[in-house]
Amino acid sequence: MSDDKIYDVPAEWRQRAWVDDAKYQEMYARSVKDPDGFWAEQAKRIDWIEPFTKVKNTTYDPHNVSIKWFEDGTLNACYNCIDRHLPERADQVAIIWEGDDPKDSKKITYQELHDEVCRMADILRNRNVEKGDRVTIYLPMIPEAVYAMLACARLGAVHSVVFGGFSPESLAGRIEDCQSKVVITADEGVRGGRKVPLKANVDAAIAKVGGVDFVVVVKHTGGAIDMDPVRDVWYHEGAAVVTSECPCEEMNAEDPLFILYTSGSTGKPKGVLHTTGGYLVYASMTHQYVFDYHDGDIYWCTADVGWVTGHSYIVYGPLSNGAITLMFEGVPNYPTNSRFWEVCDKHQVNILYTAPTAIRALMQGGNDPVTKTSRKSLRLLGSVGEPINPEAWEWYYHVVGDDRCPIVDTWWQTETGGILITPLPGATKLKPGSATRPFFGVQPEIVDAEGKVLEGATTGNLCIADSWPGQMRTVYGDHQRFIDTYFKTYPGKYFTGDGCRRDADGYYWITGRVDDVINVAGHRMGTAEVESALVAHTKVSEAAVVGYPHDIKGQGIYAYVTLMAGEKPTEELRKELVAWVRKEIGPIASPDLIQFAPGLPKTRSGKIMRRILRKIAEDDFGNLGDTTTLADPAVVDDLVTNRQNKK
Ligand code: 6R9
Repeated sequence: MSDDKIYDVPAEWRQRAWVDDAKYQEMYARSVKDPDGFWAEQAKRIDWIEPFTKVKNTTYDPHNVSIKWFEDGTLNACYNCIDRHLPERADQVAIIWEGDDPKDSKKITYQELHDEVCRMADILRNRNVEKGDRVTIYLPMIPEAVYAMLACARLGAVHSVVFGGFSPESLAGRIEDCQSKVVITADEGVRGGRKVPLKANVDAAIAKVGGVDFVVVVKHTGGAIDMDPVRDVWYHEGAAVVTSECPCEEMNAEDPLFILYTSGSTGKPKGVLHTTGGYLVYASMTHQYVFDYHDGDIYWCTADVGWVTGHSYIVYGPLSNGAITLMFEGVPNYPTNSRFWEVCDKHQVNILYTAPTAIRALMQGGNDPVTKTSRKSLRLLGSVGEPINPEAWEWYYHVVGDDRCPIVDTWWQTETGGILITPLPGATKLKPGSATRPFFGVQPEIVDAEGKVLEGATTGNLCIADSWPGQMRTVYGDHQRFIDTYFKTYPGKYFTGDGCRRDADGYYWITGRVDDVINVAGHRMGTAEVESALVAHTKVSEAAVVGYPHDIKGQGIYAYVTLMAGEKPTEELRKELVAWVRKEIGPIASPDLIQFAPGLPKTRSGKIMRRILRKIAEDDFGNLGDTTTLADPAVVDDLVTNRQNKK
């Protein structure tokens, strides 16, 4: 091993885990040598209605990218997450819900989950929602979000969950793109004691795009809202007049399960489409092995169901495995910085899966809020969403985990459906900051700018050589965009958009995005989206947005703004622009710093030179590189002089 800091696999983990190192090596070798045999076996974890005869049928040929797994099999994802467990688990808890207010919590058994999901499905079915229809879900972190997702899966409708922090504008764009005729929402959400006007946002979004036949509204806070007597139905009223039975639709393995919008380096967010069979096999398998899930374990993933982590590791992975999954409505620091650890003690959580941005924020609050809690139930910790810096890793390991719990640093993406690079707790020695080794069936490759595959210890761009069952199948409504985004840069490979280093031990270290996507507090943001929001303001003539290092969020949003002639760069306008972006996209897109720039550095052909803007935002003035191709080199001096200071 190299001289990196290494944490060995504890002996008891080697013994009790599903997979030790020898088993990992053996299974990994088989998974890449004989993918058909390997995945045919793994797919047995799912109940099929009509068994498949074909396993893998995929091509990354950029003229004709086509990805199919288990293509002639049929199944129902909701049946796999609920019904098939009922004979043994009807009275077992499926969901532990912990509210924003520490006084609110409840437990939902598999039987109760079945009944609620059927009621939700019946409400939709009675209003003619059918296989293939798109349903937009805009809910807070309450059990009804899971009911809504699984009700869609039961009927074969395709859900599109939109994070509750997105603005009416963003919601409208997503409703329109997939032509949802139904929206499921709540009166209000609550996070950290603050209300979020979800229903009012839905009303505003529908006023903008139309096309929505009806809205199901969950009564959550009881806050005052407008109800349209024709279009809107209360969930509790609808549920009272239907039964708790609803048949499961037989779906083909390649029928769509859901769409999830995510930011890319260009244009509007893409509707990432996942299908049924491969996704479910992959979510289920990764959940079992990566978190070493055993029957009865209490498992908590702190993500929101509005992100892919919530889809795969709060809902589909755990529930397909008959697990107990904890769902938390609140935030890590409300009412106090001890909240996460109090929730762990209250519900005796064994496995905790969270994001580096939360760990860094809590780390800033010191050790006391952690050490005053017990955390004895914790056995395994997980991290996802962005690279975890070694300092935060060590704190998570020593202070939160009391030197006792392995950390699985899981690298993956909305597009990948499930975890691709990760330690397995009974098999993999850990290095703080490294996502370590590929999961079964995953073949990472590091390529240089020309696409040459680099061997051994090296640094470059991360690609995946061949398909795995959880991979996205297309961009909804735009297959060409799918091909152009992921398979054109390095023909024949899936390009992740991430930079990566592989060390002498074959461990992978993700270094962050190499495209114009920034990762703000674990949320993906396209710089182009923030720019187009800014230039939509009447006083803005031009804008360029880049990321800069931020202590807690990982990256912050730095916006260079050129104003229309005659407009004055005031503090007031700065605030107005921040508020404007929040309104256009949502709070997660708020610029941290805005620099008014009389001009942006451009090439003579008019291209903005982002490389320079990034360096200035990073305070790396000595490294601006070649500026001779600039149309007007003087603009750079002004930018450097007026750089905004970090908060
Ligand atoms: C699951 C999720 C994907 C991007 C990805 C990468 C970053 C996620 C990471 C990580 C380093 C990890 N990322 N996990 N970087 N180490 N363990 O986050 O999906 O929202 O689509 O973001 O997040 O840059 O490309 P998504």
